[in-house]
Amino acid sequence: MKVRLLVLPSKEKDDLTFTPSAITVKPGQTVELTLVNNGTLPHTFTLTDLNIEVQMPPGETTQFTFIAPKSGEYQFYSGVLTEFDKMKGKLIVQ
Ligand SMILES: [Cu+2]
Repeated sequence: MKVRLLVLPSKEKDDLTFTPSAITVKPGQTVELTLVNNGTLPHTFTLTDLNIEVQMPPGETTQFTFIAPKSGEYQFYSGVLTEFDKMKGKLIVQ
């Protein structure tokens, strides 16, 4: 399964979000994630439950693959601390 996750350009930091903010996959599924950072600030895709932390440099597209875990909801976020509260989303495995 291929998923594209965007960080949209923004003039104000507060507007930064992951789009979409929820990804739904099946347990054990191979998920190919494309991370597109269209903004001007660095971000990360961090999913601590799965030991994932991928850097998202500004203006760059990054791809990585992981295997979906067992059913549940797992939070991901950007580990750039000033935006921690805003940039987050959910991996839903069902
Ligand atoms: Cu961020």
